[in-house]
Amino acid sequence: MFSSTQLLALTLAVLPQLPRVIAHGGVLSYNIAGKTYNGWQPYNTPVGQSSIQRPWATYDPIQDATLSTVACNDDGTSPDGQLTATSVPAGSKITAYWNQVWPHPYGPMLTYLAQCPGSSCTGVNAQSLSWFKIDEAGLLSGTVGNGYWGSGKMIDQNSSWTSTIPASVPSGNYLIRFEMIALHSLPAQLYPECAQIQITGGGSRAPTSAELVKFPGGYSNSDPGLTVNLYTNEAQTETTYIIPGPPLYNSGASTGGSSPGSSASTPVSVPTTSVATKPSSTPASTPTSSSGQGTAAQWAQCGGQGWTGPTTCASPYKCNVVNPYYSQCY
Ligand SMILES: *[C@@H]1O[C@H](CO)[C@@H](O)[C@H](O)[C@H]1NC(C)=O
Ligand SMILES: [Cu+2]
Repeated sequence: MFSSTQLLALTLAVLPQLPRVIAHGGVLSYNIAGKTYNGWQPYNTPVGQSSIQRPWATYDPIQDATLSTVACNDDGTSPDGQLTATSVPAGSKITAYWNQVWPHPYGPMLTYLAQCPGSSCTGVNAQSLSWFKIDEAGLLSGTVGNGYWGSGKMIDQNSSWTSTIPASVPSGNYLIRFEMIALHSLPAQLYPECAQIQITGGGSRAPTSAELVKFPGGYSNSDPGLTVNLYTNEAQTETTYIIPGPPLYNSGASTGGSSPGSSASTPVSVPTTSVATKPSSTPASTPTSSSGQGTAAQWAQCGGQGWTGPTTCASPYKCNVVNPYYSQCY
């Protein structure tokens, strides 16, 4: 039997082994064409790790879309133990599993492929590749300020996202990049991870140049889809959200304006009402103490299941429950 003091001591002794910031995370495993693959373990030593996933170092989000780490949440290199999921038929489904329960229900889900030169992606830096988007889900229903998003659906799907490799994609070696973008605070939070797959039985429809982007390069920090402020009055009625990045592979969307009469499926005009300016008091001065002391700045987290940081907000902001896993100051 333990006294409550002993229990507390026990609990505290166990805590340091947990990832420090449990409000964040990333892709931890995959199911590819019915087969399960474990991912890289960012909080274990890199030595001896072997997985199809490219290494990544932290659960923390990327909050600058131009950082060199934006391709695969790391420096883009492959380690000694790099594996590849081989013989993945074009047309098959790939599911990425995030840590459960994923805490951020506001923002898009995006999936990209990038073909590697040569006979393997191992040794190829992710920053050198050209990416095309094979799947996206933005604001699915409701308003920007209070809607159902791709990421909300991801949470509802056991904190996982399934994309289909288009049957028309040429066979070859690819990185697949699953990305979740969280918009509950600004700057937007990017959570991308990559894995190596070999696609077989593919088609002959290579991505067009208009469909290809580099990472960094595919996004800018002023993209409407990365700067939208969910907490403005306008956002409570705005129903258009523009997903960042290039047009979807094979979607027929043209960025060159070559077909005058076409109704491209990507929105052409930016609804200015949904483009929020960054709050001038961004969380730069957040006392990010993990002891529950101090106050959280505007847009910073102030509560939620597992949260151990500050639970009061800097004046005049209030702590609002966003969901059971996330409360925020605004
Ligand atoms: C839910 O996700 C976990 C991985 O996070 C997986 O092990 C489990 O099989 C999934 N459950 C279902 C019903 O798919
Ligand atoms: Cu988070």
